[in-house]
Amino acid sequence: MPDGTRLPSINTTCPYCGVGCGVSATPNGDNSAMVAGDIAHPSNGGRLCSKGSALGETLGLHGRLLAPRVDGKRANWDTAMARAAEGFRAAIEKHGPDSVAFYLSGQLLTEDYYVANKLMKGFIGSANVDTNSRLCMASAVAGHKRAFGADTVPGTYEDVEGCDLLILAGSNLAWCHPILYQRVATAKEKRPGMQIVVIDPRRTASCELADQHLPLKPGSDVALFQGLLTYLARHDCMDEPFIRARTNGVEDALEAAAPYDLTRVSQETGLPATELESFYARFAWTEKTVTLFSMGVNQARDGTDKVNAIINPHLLTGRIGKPGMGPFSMTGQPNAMGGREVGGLSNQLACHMDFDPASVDRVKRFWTAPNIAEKPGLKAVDLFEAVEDGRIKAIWIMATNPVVSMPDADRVKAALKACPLVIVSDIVDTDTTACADIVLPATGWGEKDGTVTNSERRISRQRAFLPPPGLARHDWQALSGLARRLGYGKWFAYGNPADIFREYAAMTAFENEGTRDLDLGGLSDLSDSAYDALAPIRWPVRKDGGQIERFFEDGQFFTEDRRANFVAPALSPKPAAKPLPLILNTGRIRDQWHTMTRTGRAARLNQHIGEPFAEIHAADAASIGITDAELLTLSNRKGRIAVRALITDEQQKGTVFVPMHWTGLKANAARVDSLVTPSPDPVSGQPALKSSRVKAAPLAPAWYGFAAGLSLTSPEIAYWARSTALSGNRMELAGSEMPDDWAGFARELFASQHDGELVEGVAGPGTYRAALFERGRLTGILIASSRPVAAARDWLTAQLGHIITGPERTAILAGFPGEGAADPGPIVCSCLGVGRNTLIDAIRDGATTLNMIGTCTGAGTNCGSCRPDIRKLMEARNENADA
Ligand SMILES: Nc1nc2c(c(=O)[nH]1)N[C@H]1C(S)=C(S)[C@@H](COP(=O)(O)OP(=O)(O)OC[C@H]3O[C@@H](n4cnc5c(=O)[nH]c(N)nc54)[C@H](O)[C@@H]3O)O[C@H]1N2
Ligand SMILES: Nc1nc2c(c(=O)[nH]1)N[C@H]1C(S)=C(S)[C@@H](COP(=O)(O)OP(=O)(O)OC[C@H]3O[C@@H](n4cnc5c(=O)[nH]c(N)nc54)[C@H](O)[C@@H]3O)O[C@H]1N2
Ligand code: SF4
Ligand SMILES: [Mo]
Repeated sequence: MPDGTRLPSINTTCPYCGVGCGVSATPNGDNSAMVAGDIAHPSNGGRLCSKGSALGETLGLHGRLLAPRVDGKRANWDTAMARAAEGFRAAIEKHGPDSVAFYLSGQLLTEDYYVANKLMKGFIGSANVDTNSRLCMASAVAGHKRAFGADTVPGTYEDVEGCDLLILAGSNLAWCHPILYQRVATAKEKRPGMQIVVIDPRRTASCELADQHLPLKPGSDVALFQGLLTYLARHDCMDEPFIRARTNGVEDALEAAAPYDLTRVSQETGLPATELESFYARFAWTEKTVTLFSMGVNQARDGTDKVNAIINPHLLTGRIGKPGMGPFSMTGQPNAMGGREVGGLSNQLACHMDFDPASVDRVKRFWTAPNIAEKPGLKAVDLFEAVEDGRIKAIWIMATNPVVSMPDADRVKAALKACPLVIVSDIVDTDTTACADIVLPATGWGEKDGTVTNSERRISRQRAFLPPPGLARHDWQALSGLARRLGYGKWFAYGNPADIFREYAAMTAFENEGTRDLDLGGLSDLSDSAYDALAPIRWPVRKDGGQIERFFEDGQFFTEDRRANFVAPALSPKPAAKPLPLILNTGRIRDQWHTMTRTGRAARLNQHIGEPFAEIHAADAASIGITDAELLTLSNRKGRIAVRALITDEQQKGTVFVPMHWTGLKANAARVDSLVTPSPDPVSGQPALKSSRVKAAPLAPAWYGFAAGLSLTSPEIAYWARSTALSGNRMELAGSEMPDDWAGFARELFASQHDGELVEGVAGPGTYRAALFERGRLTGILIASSRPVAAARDWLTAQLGHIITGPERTAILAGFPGEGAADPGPIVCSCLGVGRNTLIDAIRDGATTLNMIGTCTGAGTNCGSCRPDIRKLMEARNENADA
């Protein structure tokens, strides 16, 4: 606002991870806002992690989709929707309802999701609605259903922080769910007796708090937990009365687990028997145990079996449905849980109902649906195969970027390019909108209104505090528009999200009577204003006011006989014959969210890690002949990527780890999913995303480069990766041959109008340095060398836009600040912008604890997720001092 006053703040929910933190946003009156943690929200009590704190920096109109586009040309909504409806109608008439599909996302709000599911499954008459949650939660869902008869997450965050033993299985909680991790850290600080065990082939930041890290061989979790079951049985840890009264199938499960003695488990997991025994004993003798699991478990060929192998020991010991105990599936996306509730997966109907005849009939009557789907639809991997082979003629993709995030991503891209009608709803242009016939501009976080459900079943409101930009519309409005054009207007005549929520809540209670876990009957009559004011609330919320903290406290499950099932895992699938040498593990980094369409806009989030990389063990690096910071390629018959080598002993030999985040817009060859073979789990259909096979080789470029510029084009060279900085952009580059005309190359890179002054540095053999000045201001800098470039990158980038003269120009061309000017170094603490060098100085000056570092630099005092990195710096300093 011109006079500096702010609008009142509005409480909403963070749009990133499944922790579901409350955010208080204060609009500045110009499409931007200040954000802070919502102190009253039970998930975070006012704290935000680095991504949450940077939300304000992701707002703004720059790069936003502001109008629909048809065949690459700007259009109005009428034209775009008429074309979309025509395509859908023609396909349905000619080829039947299964020739169309929706591919959705756990980042939609419950209301958007509900409308999409209702339209496809009740009115179009197909169940071809699947979602990126297939890549994320499907095995947890399937495991829950096999064990409990419903997709129920029994416990709460209080259980996670209140347990005495917390097992993190295939979860890097410190980076992926930072605020819950901080809650755990605080709990452990208060009760140092609380033990934490991390089960992950890599040594991750989450190991910082761990009493034990089990770096098992990738994919060997089932063996590990089968061994645990056998150990518990042999050590009299069974809760006999519970097993007898409340479960089925214990004999079969124990029989299947019996061969897993320490020797066999040790062989399969690669863990020493003493480590196994120590883990098993912790579990055996700690009543209050929570096993929290995430993608290292779900994203596997045997993901569903892993989930049940985790649940079995909890059933055997009766440690479920009690405070501080139970299996706990951590959801990834802000509304992964909500999507499962409304039926976002193609093999379920809606509101935790399946395709059994009674449920089909019930859903049909509730919706008065003319064309109810009676059988499951295609799951993500099969769905895109059907797009590829032409069975699907029209697909609408909403709030997800499958050209980057689906396995076999190049095939997905080609399939979409060949598909007759592709509609994509997004907030910005992506690798996927590039394949669309129709692009629809959606409202994003801060502009849309509705609800999300977090990992502990807590429903929170996302509230709008900014107007929709340009012609952007809410996703539920766009979907209702299609419904109207297909002739179903009267069933989709919603005036606002509250209308949709009430209908959805009523549906969860419809003919429920305690048979389904999901029951929001108590919220089905909310007035518009009560919906607007809705405080975070955990389901179930029954009409009779019945509300329970955690499920299964009464020993009642949702199977027919109300008993839980032990499920004996199938025998582990055999590895493929003659595989390539390296196992490709993939996942996340602390400061980026998926395909970077939002976090990639926040300069300070790009400072943590600005470039795609592969973590690789020193022995593997040596065997292919690369050293740290060189570039390597990873390839298999699906594709090839080029990324920076990060040599580390935290990675097991024979494995590499590559983040999933980099897209075709951010780097020329780093979409890791182009290398990933889907291999779906046979029960859940969830693809294995952490175990493809690849081989590595040096890229061995003729030159490496670093560039920073107010604008940078995408050069045709062997490698580039760009990121947004506070002022301008930065880029890492490499080429397979030296350009003949370096000056020409530099000008093209900087998109320089020829009036700019290109100042070249003194070049040694194999090096080139140039800076571009426009009216005295630095607008571009390029440093190239036959070796990986050493330069103070953050400092150089920060000089962009400044008038630079005399000796300062020499420093710029040298790549390092001149005497007297401090280079803070690469940023470690994103929240407060504290660099590595600043931290090293503080440590050298005598800061010996995290708290002291926090007091003198501020680092680590906000979200705390950089604390493991700071600790490493302190350790390194100590080691050097000892040596
Ligand atoms: N910063 C950040 N946070 C996020 C996200 C993000 O993009 N960025 N995304 C959100 C989403 S949607 C999700 S699903 C969650 C994911 O959260 P996490 O599941 O915690 O994250 P990942 O990095 O995918 O994988 C977790 C770990 O699984 C390990 N792993 C690989 N193979 C195996 C195995 O065979 N066994 C075991 N036990 N472990 C294995 C990997 O080494 C990795 O450290 O994060 C959410 N939070
Ligand atoms: N190799 C490998 N691949 C993986 C994974 C892995 O661990 N390894 N993880 C998998 C998992 S768990 C997940 S969850 C997926 C995530 O993968 P994606 O869902 O593809 O990733 P996002 O970047 O979150 O995509 C969300 C898109 O929605 C847009 N968007 C944001 N808000 C809105 C909105 O309100 N409306 C609309 N219409 N659009 C919006 C964003 O700009 C963005 O383009 O990736 C999966 N892929
Ligand atoms: S932990 Fe961070 S990303 Fe997750 S909801 Fe909270 S603030 Fe958002
Ligand atoms: Mo996810």
